[in-house]
Amino acid sequence: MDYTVLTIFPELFDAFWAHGIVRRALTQGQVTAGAINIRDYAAGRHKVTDDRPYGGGAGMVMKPEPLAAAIDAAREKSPEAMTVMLTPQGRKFDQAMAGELSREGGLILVCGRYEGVDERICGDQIDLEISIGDYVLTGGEVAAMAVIDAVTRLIPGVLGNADSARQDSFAQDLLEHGHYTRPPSFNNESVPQVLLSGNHSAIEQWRREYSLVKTFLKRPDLLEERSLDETELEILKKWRNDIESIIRSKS
Ligand code: 4FV
Repeated sequence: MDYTVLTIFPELFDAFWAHGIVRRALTQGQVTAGAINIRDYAAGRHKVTDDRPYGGGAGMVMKPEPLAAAIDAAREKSPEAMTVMLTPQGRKFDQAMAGELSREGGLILVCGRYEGVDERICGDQIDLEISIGDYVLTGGEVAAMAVIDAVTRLIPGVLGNADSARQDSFAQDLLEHGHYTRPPSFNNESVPQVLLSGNHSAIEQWRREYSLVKTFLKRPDLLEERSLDETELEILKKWRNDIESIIRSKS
């Protein structure tokens, strides 16, 4: 996977490339990455990349020419890459999309600044518009980092144990079960006994139950969109029965 980010602040990515899973993927060679400074493609002595909006209004707009030239240069460097614009008007980024993008050969990530980029850029030069959420950032860089981070950990071999990606939150469109580590007691709260039992099928069952019930309690919307297999239906039925017996005993 090759990442090329187009930005007027390439230095923002220096620390990002140099830490954690992204750094490991770079050093292990599963990923190559670089930033292109859009300002290097701006004309004139002042290398201006923004201008006032036609029709008036607050703020500035990113000029089309430097951005178009930077995109052409990036595409020359990575012809097979998919060109992505980070924008609030894009398709909502989620784990499924991260999985799809992790199978691409390369991504060119276009980071806008100011009020946005000239609309004429969004035509044939952009393959996909992505939004990381319904709020307005001051720049696309943070969104690009979120996409690169979520995609990189799904690239085969990047995460030490392939399992961990499979057990992800949202990998089964469920929230992840609770995680516990030493010490065995913290704030007078002990670790669930089953996790100390060494009984792996019981641990697996506990984790599935925890994940399902946590999703029901915190993100019921995820259950609405998702089918439930036999085991999961049994888990919810057991919970329903337990709740009904409490209600019966209390009423
Ligand atoms: C954004 C988002 C986002 C809009 C104007 C950058 C800003 C500025 N990108 N998901 N939400 N971008 O707010 O991806 O150019």
